[in-house]
Amino acid sequence: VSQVMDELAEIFDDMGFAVAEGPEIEDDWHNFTALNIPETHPARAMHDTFYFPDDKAVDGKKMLLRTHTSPVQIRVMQNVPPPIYMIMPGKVFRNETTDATHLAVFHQIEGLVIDRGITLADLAGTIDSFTKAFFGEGFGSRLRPSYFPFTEPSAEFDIQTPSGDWLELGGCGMVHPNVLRAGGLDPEEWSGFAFGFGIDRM
Ligand code: 2U9
Repeated sequence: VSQVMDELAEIFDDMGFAVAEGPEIEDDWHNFTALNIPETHPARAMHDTFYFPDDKAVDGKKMLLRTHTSPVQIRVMQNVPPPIYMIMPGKVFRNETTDATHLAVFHQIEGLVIDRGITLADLAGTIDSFTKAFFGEGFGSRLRPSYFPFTEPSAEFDIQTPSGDWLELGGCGMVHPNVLRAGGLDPEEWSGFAFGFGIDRM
């Protein structure tokens, strides 16, 4: 895992992205609320998320093991003035029974770009450049419409092998205006994209 992370960090470094890290123990505001994930969303349920007992709450915020590295991006938006070109690699935790396609502890890498005038074309070009740099010049990529609460529009991104097969790699989209506001940014001034994928099975 750490070897793949190093290789990913080097590729994104070449594309102008710095690395940001954050806590594995998070509060529910940074992990869910700031990401436009409603109180009633199934991902918040105890059968999906590892929560600490209520007596471990900090300033009234429930504590949990982060379910994605996205809370790091909220912390970056709050603390780093844009433009932001960063990746967030790290360990994440899901309350799942382990099987061939699920791990309770796995690694993700997410990327965040915030700048003036960023569009979906910048996202598609970044995904395609990454695909060719990591998998090889003979690989291609595509975006397929999808839904995430924190991005609008949202897409899955697939890579195409030289023999023509398509494989889903991760998700992405334009950062939702509510999420920009949660990070302290004015959506009229700044726009951006984000993407994420798991790496343990790569
Ligand atoms: C902020 C705004 C937007 C990051 C994104 C995905 C889509 C996604 C999964 C792929 C497989 C996680 O490892 S996995 O389970 N990720 O599909 N991630 S958009 O979007 C963000 C993140 C942070 C502030």
